[in-house]
Amino acid sequence: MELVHSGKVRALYADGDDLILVASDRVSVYDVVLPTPIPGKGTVLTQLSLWWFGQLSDVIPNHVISGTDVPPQWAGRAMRCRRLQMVPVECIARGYLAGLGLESYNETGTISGVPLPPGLLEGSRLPDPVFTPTTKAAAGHDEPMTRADVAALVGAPVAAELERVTLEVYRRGAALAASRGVIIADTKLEFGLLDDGSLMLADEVLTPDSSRFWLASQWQPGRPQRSLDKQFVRDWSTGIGWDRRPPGPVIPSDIVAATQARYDELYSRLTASA
Ligand code: Q0Z
Repeated sequence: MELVHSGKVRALYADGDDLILVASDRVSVYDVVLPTPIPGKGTVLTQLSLWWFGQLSDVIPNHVISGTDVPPQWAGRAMRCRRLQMVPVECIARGYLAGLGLESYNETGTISGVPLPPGLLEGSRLPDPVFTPTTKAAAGHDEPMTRADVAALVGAPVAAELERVTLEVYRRGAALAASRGVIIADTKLEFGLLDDGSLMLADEVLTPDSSRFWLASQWQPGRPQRSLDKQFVRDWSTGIGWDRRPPGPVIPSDIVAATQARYDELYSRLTASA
């Protein structure tokens, strides 16, 4: 199959008119891919995305054709997708203060132009989720976009729909996760257009590579939160004095096992039937 794109931890192949999206077991920490894979990670992320696409299909249609009709060597870690005209905007929804949203709040008291109450802490829940779109930079870092920037790029009707659907996907996902003891602090969504101009949810959805997941029982505003995925790898890599420059360090087997267990716990918690 023809390789169309390869990212740090995933790859995209063309199969006739379809695309095959393959998630590897590689893990990236502080933007560096480490030399040791986390066995099972690609499968967990693919199965979690497929599950969410199904949960959210009444909010918006999605690009999935099949989670099983994929080349056998990628069974479980790949999905067959429709090829869409991708919307060149990273659609982010934030429900809690972390990352760039926290930086923006600390500097201006606002996020994406939305004024927030004073006194919020790192990790605080926002009164309402906020849409914070960014550019998709080919290299380097994504830049914040205003609503007017998004409208200029995709037109006002699609821009309004992107915001509405992004916030609805976040609300629905966060409510479901909350009922299972998991906080979704924020998430990054990607959309594409069909030939008829209709919008579809694409790429991966509500996975730990596209979202911040925190255990509700350990949530404590006022400090950095422990994320429910590669926190062990991050803490360990900082603890051994790695300077965050490539090449990243080889991960010892106990850290690999603890990280695998976190991914498995996240998957079984979220997808457990009520
Ligand atoms: C997704 C990406 C990478 C995995 C393009 N349904 C679609 N139609 C057209 N394009 C895409 C999709 Cl999902 C598309 N990406 C991001 C890059 C591995 C996903 F290298 N890029």
